[in-house]
Amino acid sequence: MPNASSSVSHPRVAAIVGPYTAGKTTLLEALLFAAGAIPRKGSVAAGTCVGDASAEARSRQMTVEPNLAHCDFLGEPWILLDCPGSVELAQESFSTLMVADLAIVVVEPDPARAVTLAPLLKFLDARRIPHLLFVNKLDKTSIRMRDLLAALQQASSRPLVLREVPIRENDTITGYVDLVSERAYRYGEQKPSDLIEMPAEIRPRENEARQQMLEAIADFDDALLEQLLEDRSPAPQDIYALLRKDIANDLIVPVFFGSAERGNGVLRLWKALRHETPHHDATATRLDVNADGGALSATVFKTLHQSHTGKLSLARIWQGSIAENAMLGGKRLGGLYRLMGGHVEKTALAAAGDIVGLGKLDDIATGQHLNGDGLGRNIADWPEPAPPVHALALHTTDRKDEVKLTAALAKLHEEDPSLIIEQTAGQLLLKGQGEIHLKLAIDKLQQRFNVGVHGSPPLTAYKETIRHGTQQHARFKRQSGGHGQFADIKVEIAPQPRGSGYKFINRIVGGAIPKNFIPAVDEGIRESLQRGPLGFPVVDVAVTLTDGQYHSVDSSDQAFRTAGGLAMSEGLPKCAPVLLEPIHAVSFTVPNEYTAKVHAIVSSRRGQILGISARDSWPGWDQIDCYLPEAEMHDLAVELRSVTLGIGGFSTRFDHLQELAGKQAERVVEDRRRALAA
Ligand SMILES: Nc1nc2c(ncn2[C@@H]2O[C@H](COP(=O)(O)OP(=O)(O)OP(=O)(O)O)[C@@H](O)[C@H]2O)c(=O)[nH]1
Ligand SMILES: [Mg+2]
Repeated sequence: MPNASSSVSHPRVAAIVGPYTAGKTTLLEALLFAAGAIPRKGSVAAGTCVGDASAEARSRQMTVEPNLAHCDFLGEPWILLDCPGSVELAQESFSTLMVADLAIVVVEPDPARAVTLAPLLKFLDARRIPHLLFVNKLDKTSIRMRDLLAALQQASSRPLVLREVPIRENDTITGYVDLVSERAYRYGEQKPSDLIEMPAEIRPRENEARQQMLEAIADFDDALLEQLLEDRSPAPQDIYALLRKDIANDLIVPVFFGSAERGNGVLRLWKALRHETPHHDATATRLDVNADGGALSATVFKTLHQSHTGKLSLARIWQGSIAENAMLGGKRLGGLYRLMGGHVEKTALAAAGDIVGLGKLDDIATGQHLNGDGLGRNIADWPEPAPPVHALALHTTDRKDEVKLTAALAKLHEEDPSLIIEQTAGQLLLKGQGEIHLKLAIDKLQQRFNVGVHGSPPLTAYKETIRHGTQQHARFKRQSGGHGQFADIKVEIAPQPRGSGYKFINRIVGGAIPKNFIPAVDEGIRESLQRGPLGFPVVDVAVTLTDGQYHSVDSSDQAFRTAGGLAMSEGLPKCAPVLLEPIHAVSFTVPNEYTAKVHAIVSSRRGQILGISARDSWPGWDQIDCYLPEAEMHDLAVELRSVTLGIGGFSTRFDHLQELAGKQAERVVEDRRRALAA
């Protein structure tokens, strides 16, 4: 039963999450249709779903950002949030889950894919977010539910508890028996199920599954345990009450099933949501967000930049209400909006429980909390964006667009903090979670922000150094017009240990070169080291200035700078220059059935395995540490995902530079020569 705080004006929020293509957007459509909120069901393929509202989502037939739908079910208000399933867009789902009262985890009926749930279930369990599982697509499988459950259980740290058992006819699932009410139903096509007499042959299975459900609940309730030991049957309302309590505390995870496409099991799911979803005040307590004591408490979980509203901060209100002309933090709100799929419309007032768009809160970011003063504080434990695993160098088609690009990128980062922008060595890098993630960002830059831009694989940050030293004499002398230019230096060039960079040593004695010219020599050398004989920055060299000459009139800083450069361009080629390539320390995490595949990927990319160990607190997962050349890492995320059902991950950091010789080095130097000549 809804508790006292659930007056009709306080919606509850359920987030629909789960792996890519499990059927989340189709399930949202089915839930809305079953609740009477839409007159007919749209389809993902036809681009007519409430969920996949944006152009980017429709063209890919996949959800690319959370979509929100309001509806009423049996007189109570709800907000359903359809989240993207792609691991590359996980940040969007994780942020949305932070403000949900409950998560519906949609699952494929395939034991082989159960492992893909692990990261999501870990996230939910770590934050104790109440959730249930909905096994979808039962119209096209005859899977044994207990086999699937056993596989799914591997991915969950909480006990998964079947709430219904399937009824089969000729290998298709045609209905179910509810394990609390012990009633049997036959599925209808796009209509509610019919109550039927329980088929006699299902009895033993029903008894067994019901017993397992009761035992799972009894693990958290002594009175029920006693009842079971005495062989007494508990009353349905007692079971419902215990289930509600255990789900709210994320102690158990009930499992439902059906077919979103056919609308089977959808009403059953609605009833479970209605009975078992906690209310906003319970969620606020779980998140500890009402502690500030102000009249208002709200959390921003998503930031959008839209052409007609400007910046829009999507917030869940926990306490108090927000009016369209409210003052927040001394500033008037730039509009209050209600969202439904792709539609945004103005609204006058929003109360606790609701999710609204707050207009033009320039200083507020995703993950911040608003109190009575409207000031933001960061919510503890807000999900950190995963470190980037894929990068592209961005190029504008028109140079004039560069300023526009920078502004648009800042907005994209605000919308999605897992998109990272980095300016390094003359390249503008866009980094993120994979190919789809970055391609989506480029589409948005082109279509929403009107910036002509394309991406290319980033250049590898090669360096070069020398194998032995030399002595070099450089003289710069020019007579033109009035007074000329003159500088003469003698230097010793010597290799240094890896990682020591560049060192300048002045050993001039007796004023062969006046002191004030010496920094100019150093500068000239530094400049010249930006591009060595192979075309790359030179590192790990020491240059000692040993002697020189000057002219009292013709010498200048400029002349000594030039002489410094000359000494390098003439001296370095004699020192056996050698290419250095950046090597990264990479740490893969995959279910251990994929460890051998990672091994193969590392070998094929000139990598070196450093160690394989069991991943800390992830049973069944391995961590594989290795060195990999940066040049071999561009599409690493793409290959790793393709061989690990999309869930293998890795983190990477630059570790050291390593000599590269032979054919590979020749090719790199040749490519560089051509690029510089172009
Ligand atoms: N047979 C069958 N197909 C389904 C069912 N539900 C969804 N599908 C199909 O599965 C595909 C993916 O469905 P979506 O609803 O887009 O899945 P999603 O989980 O929202 O996918 P992402 O947003 O990309 O993560 C579509 O082709 C659907 O028609 C179902 O119950 N039965
Ligand atoms: Mg979807």
